[in-house]
Amino acid sequence: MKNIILILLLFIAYQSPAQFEPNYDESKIPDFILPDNLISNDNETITNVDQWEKIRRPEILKLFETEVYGRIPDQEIEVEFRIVDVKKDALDGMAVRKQIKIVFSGNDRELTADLLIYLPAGRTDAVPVFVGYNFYGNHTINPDPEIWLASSWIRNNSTVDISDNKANELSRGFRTSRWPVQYILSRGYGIANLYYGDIDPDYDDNFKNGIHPLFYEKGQSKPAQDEWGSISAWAYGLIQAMNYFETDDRIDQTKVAVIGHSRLGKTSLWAGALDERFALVISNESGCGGAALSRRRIGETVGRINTVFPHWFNDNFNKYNENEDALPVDQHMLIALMAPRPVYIASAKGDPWADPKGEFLSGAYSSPVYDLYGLQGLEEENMPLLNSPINEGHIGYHIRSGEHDLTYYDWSQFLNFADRFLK
Ligand code: GTR
Repeated sequence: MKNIILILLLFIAYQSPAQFEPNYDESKIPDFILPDNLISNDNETITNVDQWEKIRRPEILKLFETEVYGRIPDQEIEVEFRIVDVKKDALDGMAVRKQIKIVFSGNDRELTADLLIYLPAGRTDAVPVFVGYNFYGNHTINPDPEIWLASSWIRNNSTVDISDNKANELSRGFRTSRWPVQYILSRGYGIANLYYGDIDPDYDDNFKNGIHPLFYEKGQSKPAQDEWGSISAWAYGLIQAMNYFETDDRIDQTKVAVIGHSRLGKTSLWAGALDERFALVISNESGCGGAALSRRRIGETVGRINTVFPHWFNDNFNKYNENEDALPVDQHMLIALMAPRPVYIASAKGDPWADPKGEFLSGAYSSPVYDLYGLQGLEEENMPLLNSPINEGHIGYHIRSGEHDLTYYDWSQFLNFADRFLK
């Protein structure tokens, strides 16, 4: 009998994460009060840009660092950019292609991330560029046969026959629909891509692989409670790509837009918050821990995300599992960290897990910070109609029909928005 009870208990314990029942009912959202972007930790009301930039912005950034994503260690490690491949007439003459090995060295370890860049051919001036991560390797974003196959750990995927965590030829170009390279080039922009697993493979190994160990202090074997999880590490990689752009005179480093989808949208937002050199920030369906307000607890929740992806955020973030009201921040404060720079938030109707309304409201509730700069944010509190982008002020938004994905439609809106700021 005892054994049967034990087996039953083990079964229940094992089953419990899978039993998480997301709420999708607006009427079941508990009442909540959001922390105010414009009231400081000392209860001071922030009324102008100077106070925002000197007092409140640093406070909010610090709270996200210590309580959510984790602080990137201060110490510098060696980072080298090796420009290995330059092709003047890639993509049938449409693009200049560059492939750069970003080599990180620290603690007698080396890590390499491949940076792929396409710039519009036939131009000699510096161009604006979008930069973002892909999920399966640079070679998946376009059929170009000369893109290097990713060499680091890849998530298995039966549609492209990956079962040994290694990139293969079959997967070349299989994510072309997410990265319409030729279209982006034809609109006058460059596009840069990295594979996020080069910086930190996306599984929980207690931070033994990836970039973290290169930074460990003597005796350290994993990040401290407040230090970086994987999202911060990925943001660090984007910041390094930005450092490369500053060395490339064909890239206008004052006109770099950072974009990401889903977990990589959480990452683009965090990178945009950390590094104000990103001139424009785009979140595509970033959901919980991205643009969506955590306190709404619709779809994915803090407790759920920390259980299924314990490596994404820092350890402190666990304090808020099923305890969102204790958070000193919410995600409208992350959006506010972009101000006065333009930010675009995109949702999809078929993606309730990411809470489209919560993503929209983050934009709306960050608008008072844009107001300080005399800039228009998202002034509406009502969501726009389906497939009716808001592209007027410094915060853009759309909700499109369709599923959780990064599509041509999304790109068209991002490009239209970017044209107002980066052209
Ligand atoms: C889901 C996760 C989301 C989102 C998504 C993705 O499993 O719950 O937060 O990040 O993955 O990245 O596609």
